[in-house]
Amino acid sequence: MNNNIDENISLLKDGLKTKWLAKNIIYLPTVDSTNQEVKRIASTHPHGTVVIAEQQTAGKGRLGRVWSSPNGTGLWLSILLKPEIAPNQIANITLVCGLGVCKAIRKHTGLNALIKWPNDVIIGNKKICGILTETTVEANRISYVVTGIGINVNTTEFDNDIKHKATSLSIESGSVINRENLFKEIMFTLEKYLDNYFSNPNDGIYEEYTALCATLGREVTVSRGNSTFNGKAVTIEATGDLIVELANGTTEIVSSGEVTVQGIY
Ligand code: BT5
Repeated sequence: MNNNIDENISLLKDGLKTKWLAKNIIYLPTVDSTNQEVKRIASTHPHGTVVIAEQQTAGKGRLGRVWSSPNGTGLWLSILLKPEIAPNQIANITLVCGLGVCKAIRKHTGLNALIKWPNDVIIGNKKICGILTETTVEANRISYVVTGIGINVNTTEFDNDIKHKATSLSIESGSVINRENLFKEIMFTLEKYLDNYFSNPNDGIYEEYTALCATLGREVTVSRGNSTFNGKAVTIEATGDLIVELANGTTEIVSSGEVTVQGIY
């Protein structure tokens, strides 16, 4: 992409095979956070709008963490969604988006991308993609959902604090990846998964998700409030929860909190 905003939007749209996703694209050379920008424009823009930036000065992870988003190296984007489903049916959107992005990366690059539950995409034992979903509910109705996706595409070097846990598609493949083409593949794949999910939120993606989930079968450490426990990740429930089996044979349901997978960052 270059300095011409209209040209960049054309590059992102040319050959895009979606029906509704990314038909409206807002391209920004720089922004604090694409998730924040989507929230600012949510009331005046349609379902499927995508905000994409060359760099983020305040990229966000979950729980107030920082997402490193250097200029021109990645895909830093957020999708505005206005689904007609009940607030209690939206929980699994995180898994759905993680699966869609993972599948698109596999198809586009041929790399063995996997999912670290719930929605990091990893290659080997390092992270290439993080997803941050934020839902706004008013009067027991979803006003909108923001799905923020950050992918390290052509990053060659990472800051010291994340070096040990981060990698990029170009480091893993040994070649420079065309970001616009990858963008189009991701939008096309995500649209299929989102269409399915919004038309039938209870129709599981679990077989596909489970097949690509690197967490299952591994020893994990779960942090819950001030305590931690170890166990083995055994299954994912229809609710999206992770079931962890402890050494004494009992199981714990893990729906949130931090899960560290031994052998992965
Ligand atoms: C996430 O949080 O993984 C969600 C990241 C979402 C980023 C996208 S970019 C577009 C949109 N706009 C935003 O402002 N955000 C979204 P979490 O699971 O909390 O992981 C954050 C942790 O990952 C940090 O504390 C670092 O340890 C590590 N990290 C930060 N930047 C990274 C990077 N570029 N690659 C790999 N790991 C990174």
